[in-house]
Amino acid sequence: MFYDDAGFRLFERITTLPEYYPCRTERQLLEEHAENIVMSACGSARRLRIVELGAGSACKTHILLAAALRQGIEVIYMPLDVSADALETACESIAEAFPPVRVLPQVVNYVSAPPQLSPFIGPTLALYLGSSIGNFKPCESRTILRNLGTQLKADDSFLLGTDLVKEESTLIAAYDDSQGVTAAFNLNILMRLNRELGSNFDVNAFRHSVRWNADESRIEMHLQSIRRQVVEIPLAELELHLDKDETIHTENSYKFDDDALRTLLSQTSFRWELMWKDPQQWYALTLSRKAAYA
Ligand code: AVJ
Repeated sequence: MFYDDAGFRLFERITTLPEYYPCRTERQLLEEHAENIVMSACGSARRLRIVELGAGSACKTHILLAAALRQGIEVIYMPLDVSADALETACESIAEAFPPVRVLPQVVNYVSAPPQLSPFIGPTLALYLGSSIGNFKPCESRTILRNLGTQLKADDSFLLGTDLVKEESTLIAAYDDSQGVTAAFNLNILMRLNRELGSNFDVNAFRHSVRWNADESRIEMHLQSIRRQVVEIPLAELELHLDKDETIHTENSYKFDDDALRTLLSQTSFRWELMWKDPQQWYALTLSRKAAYA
């Protein structure tokens, strides 16, 4: 629900906010370690298939593709995403920047069904970047990674980007920025519901609210009702009765620590291999290998 055209533009703005550190931190980590990531994934092979879950516009993938081409490695890039529009943009920008890379996009919902990858001779590097995994509940994350694992060969690599647990004020600020861009991103859902489901949400009767849920290790975004109100959502056949201050819980963004990551990977057929963090330890890239036996 977040990513209609307006939501997508707002998210792009979020990624440039001073308070929103995940995106730029991940980019720095990729720039610093791209050579190493590609070498680890490739071993002695001279070709590499890169499969990316939730590729979106794939801007950060350019860093890895460039590193592979510098090493003279032949690259096949398979971006997977639910959004055909995002994939089209990704393919165009890659075709332009890296003519030698063969791009094989796939529109799939990797959450509800395992992606179907054709057999490949040579190593595959799977990517799941942007802390996108943080939007899913632990059981859903496990399903996504297990499904991915079924499509990989033993010793294929998997690079996972995750936001880490840190001081609460830093986390809150990243989701409640001073320019109100994240607030607009959250409230945009109501406009979309009004447009697409014929609801009558008064956008001014809700405020953006962010909480750190320590028990679940997640940031929660809510829309808090400013007053007692009733909202009709005809196409969902819903009538919503909200008390003053009652909230609609719109998003979770899970934050990880080493233990949680090790457990998640080992439960989903991956062997933890290398981890890179920024000096503040705010964000992690974890490289693991598909285990021989799931
Ligand atoms: C795209 C899931 C990584 O959880 O940080 C940013 C989405 N929501 N600000 C995140 C988001 C509010 C973002 N991810």
